[in-house]
Amino acid sequence: MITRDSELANKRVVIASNRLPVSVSRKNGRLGISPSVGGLATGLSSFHRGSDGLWVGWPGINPGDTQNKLELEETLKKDYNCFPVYLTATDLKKYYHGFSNRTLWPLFHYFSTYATYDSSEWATYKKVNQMFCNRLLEVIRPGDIIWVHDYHLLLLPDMLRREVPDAIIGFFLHIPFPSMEIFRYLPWREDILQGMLGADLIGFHTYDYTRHFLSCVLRILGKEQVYGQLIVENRTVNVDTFPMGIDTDKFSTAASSPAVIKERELLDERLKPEKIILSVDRLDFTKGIPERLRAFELFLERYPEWHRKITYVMLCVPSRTKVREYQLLKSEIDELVGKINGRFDTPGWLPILYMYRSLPFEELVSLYSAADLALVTPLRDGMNLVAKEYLASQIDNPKGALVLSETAGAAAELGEAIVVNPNDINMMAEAIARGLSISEKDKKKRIESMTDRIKKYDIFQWTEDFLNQLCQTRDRQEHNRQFFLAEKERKEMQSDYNKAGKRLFLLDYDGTLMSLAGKPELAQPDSEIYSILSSLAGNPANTVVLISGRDSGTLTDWLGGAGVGMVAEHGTWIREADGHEWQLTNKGLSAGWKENVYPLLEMFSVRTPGSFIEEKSYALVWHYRKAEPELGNLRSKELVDALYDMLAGTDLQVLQGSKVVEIKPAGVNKGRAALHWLEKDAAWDFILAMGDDWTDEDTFSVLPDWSWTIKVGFAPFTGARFLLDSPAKARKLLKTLEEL
Ligand code: ADQ
Repeated sequence: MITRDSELANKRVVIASNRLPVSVSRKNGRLGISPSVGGLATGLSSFHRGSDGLWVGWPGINPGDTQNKLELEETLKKDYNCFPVYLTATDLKKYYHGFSNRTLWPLFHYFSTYATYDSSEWATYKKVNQMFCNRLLEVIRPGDIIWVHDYHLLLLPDMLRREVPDAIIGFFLHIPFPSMEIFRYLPWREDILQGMLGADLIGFHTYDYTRHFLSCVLRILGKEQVYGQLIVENRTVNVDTFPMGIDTDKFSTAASSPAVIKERELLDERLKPEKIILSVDRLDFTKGIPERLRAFELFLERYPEWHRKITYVMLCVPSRTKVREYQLLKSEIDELVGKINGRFDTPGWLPILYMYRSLPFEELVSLYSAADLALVTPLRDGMNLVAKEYLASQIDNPKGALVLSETAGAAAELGEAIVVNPNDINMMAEAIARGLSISEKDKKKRIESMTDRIKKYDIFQWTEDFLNQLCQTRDRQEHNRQFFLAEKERKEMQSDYNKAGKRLFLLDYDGTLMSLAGKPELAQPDSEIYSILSSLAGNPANTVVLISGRDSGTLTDWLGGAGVGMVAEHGTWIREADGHEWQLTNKGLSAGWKENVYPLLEMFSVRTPGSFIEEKSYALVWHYRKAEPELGNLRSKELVDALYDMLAGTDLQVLQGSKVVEIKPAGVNKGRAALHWLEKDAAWDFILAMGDDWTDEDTFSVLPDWSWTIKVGFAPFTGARFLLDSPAKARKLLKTLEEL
């Protein structure tokens, strides 16, 4: 049993991300190492430093000659626990600048018009993911936790899974996961989803991204989730939300350190007596920098009383400087800053202080703690750690207000900020004015409640939470694995079978012996099913009963000659193996109710393209397997709701099966029908029941404990003793029993 709190607490965590937390650069022929900038690196570095784990990623350079390379690798390993993956210029061009940043980044941030789709870049993306996989295989030990990060490595979890089926793999996406409407543009959408599903646990910053991912998995791969769990080749994959935190102590401690206090004094002196408005971003089109500048210009236009009393410090860290869109954006920003400063400046006052560089940590914190107002207004942002870093740096007498974009993941947690639509220039200009004039008391209250929250769920809590859940997912997998019918149990079953003198088979048909088809009439038995059933039934020691929800006519047509007993309409009708007559299990049934219920089902069929009604003698069924999955699921819930209201006080029941809603008389079910055979003969010494649906649970529930009960397909909750993952395996099992 795996639980991180115990044994796993001692396991190594091996992080894989595009960039290492340190960047290597060459200066005057010598290699220098400095911390990497960016949300992922700054966030996770704190965790990595405090653990004995490893980190695999690109160091930002190709060291060239062997001597340099060896030295670099030694230093990275010894001082930073880092293991480099080297990328060639072509790899960088196609995998990093290309597929990662020209396809996935814009698309996942809803800038679909910026996204390009180039198959050679996709090929390199796959190749580089494989290189990461190979590098990991060199450094991991059995039992390590492998934690893959971000959109550069979406294929890596599955690649690793194929090499090390038993590996413990987590995946976290730092950027938004877009809605299906956007994600579907991607020509390689199946591969990307499959790649991610190689992980045991997949994490996102917000509930919306989690929901979008699950919806894409359903609509593109047809996989249904239950409470965020998916089944992928006999494994449970867990999908959940983990809003990333920061190292709050690091920022609050730094904010009160002598170095930062000195920096702040210098800053105050330089900008006094003005109020400071601050923004800190990587220079990226998702960060909404031009929109923010326009809003600031409008604010200056509308509120001349603030002229000379404020300075907007705009800090941009250079990013992806080789990509053309970023170069164009840089020019646009330069021009806008020039224009606004030119329009409003007066001797001794410059409205915007624009810094295009990365700042050392102390200087950054001094800016955060000196600012009266922070503008965090990205057009889209997975989370945005700057907002949290700013809050964590507000110590002593918190004085800062925060304007935050509703499309940043952080907005889900920081509701006390002044929340804006980053495309609404007017709204943002007003928010700046409001942020500057908000009362001290109000500001303090807001800041404190947000700070409390980010302290509680800081980066350490975040990593612990993710890793704990990863371990729990593995626990659950192990638990489920016990239920899959293994060779050992199969042999036991065979021996029971061989010894038994009177055997009873209770078998569901659709989804159990036959894969589910889009339309019920397409699931006709093939010759294999027919021969399995008739051979089993041909053995005089065996009684084989098909227990189905289908109508008696279809069952007679399809399998009437196989020598098997049959149950139709989930237990309404039964037919003995040696008879031809169908009998009602309950003579008092009536069908008069159908004409009242039919119109409701008809209304739902019209509103749900692809769905249809099936009429049985004592039941009505609404099928939605062919409907668009999410709409079908939604409508089925609405229908069930409406039916509960309509049928309250009647003796009818509503039954939800696999993509069907069935209305039938209460008290009729497969379990009752199974009892007919069970009670017929007390001498059964072998019973095998198989089913895939909720309706089969009634069968399982009436059988003696020692019976072989098997659920076909995954179910988080079942009364069956064992699981088999497909109708093909169910058939194979029956064939082996009778040595067919
Ligand atoms: P980023 O897009 O990099 O991260 P963000 O979360 O804001 O965005 O992190 C930026 C980091 O860079 C911060 O830690 C900040 O301190 C630092 N930084 C920015 N400008 C700087 C400067 N001039 N000098 C020094 N440091 C600077 C991605 C996603 C985000 C997500 C993070 C983490 O795009 O949405 O929040 O990963 O998951």
